[in-house]
Amino acid sequence: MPTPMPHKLVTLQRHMLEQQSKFPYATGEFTSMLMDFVVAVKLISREVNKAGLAEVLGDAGHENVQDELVMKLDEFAQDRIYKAMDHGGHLCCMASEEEKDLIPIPPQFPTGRYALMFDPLDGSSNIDANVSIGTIFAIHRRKSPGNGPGTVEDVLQVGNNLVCAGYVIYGPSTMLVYSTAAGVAGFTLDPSIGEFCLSHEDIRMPEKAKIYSANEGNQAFWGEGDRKYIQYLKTPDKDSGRPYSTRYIGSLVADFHRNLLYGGVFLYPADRKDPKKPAGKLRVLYEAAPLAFVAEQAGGAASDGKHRILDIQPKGLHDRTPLCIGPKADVALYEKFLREAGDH
Ligand code: P6P
Repeated sequence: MPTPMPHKLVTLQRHMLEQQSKFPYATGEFTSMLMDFVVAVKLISREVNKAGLAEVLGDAGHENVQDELVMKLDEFAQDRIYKAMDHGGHLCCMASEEEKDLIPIPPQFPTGRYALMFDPLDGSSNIDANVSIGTIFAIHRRKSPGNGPGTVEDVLQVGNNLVCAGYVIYGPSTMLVYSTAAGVAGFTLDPSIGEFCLSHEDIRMPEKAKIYSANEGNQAFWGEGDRKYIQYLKTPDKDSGRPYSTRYIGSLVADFHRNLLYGGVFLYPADRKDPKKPAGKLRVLYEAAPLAFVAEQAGGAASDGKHRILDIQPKGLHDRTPLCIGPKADVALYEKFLREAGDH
């Protein structure tokens, strides 16, 4: 008995073409670029799903720019995305959480009108425990003049300028969630046909959280407002749906994806745990800004406690920021706790 086909099978490519048809001057270049990226994430999904079996498991024995132990799958993911995107003529440059400096397009290939920022495999420290991990990506139009090689100016733009952002979660199934500023759609990979098929047509962030996600082991290093906010969420009050349930995987894409679908607020505050990271652990370009773009497109919000994440003007490729991301009401309440505590 063949698997019953859904009424309307919409592949990711079909969805992108439908989005493209809404823009009369669209050239199809954007769709072509995203499809190149999708080839890379399909290959990453295949490797992630057999990590326990293949020799890619285990660390590569060296540290990346973040001083984090690089797992072999990190390198594989980095390499797959780079090789999928370096020759299509769509990009003027790339920036990766795994690379210290801007990644130029090889001189033998044409340069294009976009710049790609990505975290090839976020949460990779969880690989050996078979926990869901993810790829996060964001795309800017080039800002630097001319048609030659891009510069850091092309990636160090405010998140408001993003033309596309999203993530891939490698979990029980592989899903790609993305937005081109026309709402948020989710696609589930059907490995039997190698296609991402539309499974979540219009993802909306629930108006109020019932979950909070934070590494409370860091509480001693947080500000007073952070501590009071989390304590408030834990204090029973029927009218305001408290206490919230706590869910924290330690893999940002997995925590964010669950919160996006079920209604949750994620918090990674500035902490004084590591003097080298006074603004917290998460990166503006590769984590906070892309997910803030998706959250806002789904009706949610994202803040550093005082400012919209998408208003942050990054100064360096690896700038970090505190992050509170979730339903608007929950993010606004967090900002209120910090104001009243005089934090930030
Ligand atoms: P902690 C993974 O290393 C990561 O960058 C995110 O995926 C995750 O949300 C965060 O770090 C977890 O950090 O300090 O709670 O282990």
